[in-house]
Amino acid sequence: MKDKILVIGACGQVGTELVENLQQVYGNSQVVASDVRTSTHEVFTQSEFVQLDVLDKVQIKDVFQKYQPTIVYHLAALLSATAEAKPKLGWELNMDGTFNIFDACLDHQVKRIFWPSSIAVFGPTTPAIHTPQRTILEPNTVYGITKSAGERYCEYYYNRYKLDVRSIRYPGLIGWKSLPGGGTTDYAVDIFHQALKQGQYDCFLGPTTTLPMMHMEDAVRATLEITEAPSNAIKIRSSYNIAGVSFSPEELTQEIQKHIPDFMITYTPDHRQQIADSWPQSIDDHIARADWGWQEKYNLEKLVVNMLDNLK
Ligand code: AKB
Repeated sequence: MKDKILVIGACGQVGTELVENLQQVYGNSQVVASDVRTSTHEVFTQSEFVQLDVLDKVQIKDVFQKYQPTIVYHLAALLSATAEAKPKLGWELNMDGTFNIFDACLDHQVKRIFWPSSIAVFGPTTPAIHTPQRTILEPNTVYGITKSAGERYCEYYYNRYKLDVRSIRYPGLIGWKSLPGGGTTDYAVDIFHQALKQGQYDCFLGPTTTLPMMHMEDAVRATLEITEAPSNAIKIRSSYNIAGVSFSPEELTQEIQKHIPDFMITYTPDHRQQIADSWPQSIDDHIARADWGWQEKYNLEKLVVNMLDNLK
């Protein structure tokens, strides 16, 4: 029997690109995209699209009954900055939404489920450089708290119910096909749009704020690779560290200026600075590399060329 893939939270930054990749791998008819909102992006005209609120159990049951998915990507979540603005909704959507989907996966004997975690699980007491896989997890944002608790539940559902959940801790994601929304790392996408449009950018993080980042192509590939890996290769059932590239706004600016010499940046740090300051600067991902062969393709130089070429 052919796999049927359900992507939940499909209209977000990762979902949009993931759906496109899944369509290529499995065929358009095998992919169902769903989100609480709709999108006019072309990718959603190629496969079936269904509106789905992860807090509505009746709707979830209907969707699972109708499509009988065998593989589920559950991406619906409020990101760090939005969850700080709406902490109660952040908790409900990120936690209750996850329970609802995990339970539906159990009820409908879903073969595998992917659930994204984030570098936001780390906090100010975590070692910030080369952050290990297993370390202090004391996040101080609602988003980080929900991702950290969610990781524990991934492992719990695997151990207790044998739900085959796979997860990675996404760093900040940078792609040209879709826009981010509500994250602390969003500046690293906005900067390219503004550099090309205005020749200048006012950054909401300070110049030396180094964060772990990744090109979207690498992130989507990691997502597909971990979900496709044989079950016995997945030895961490909470969530894997994965690293791409680490840089600060200042370093990113210097790289962009190699292509747009007149590009100017100013800095007006806002409430997101505090969130960024609580996160690591770089990630140790040797376990993901050993267990399921993770390997990034984009360094800073390649990432900047790729973004500018495509956004032009
Ligand atoms: C955010 O900034 O909230 C996200 C993340 C690192 O998970 N991009």
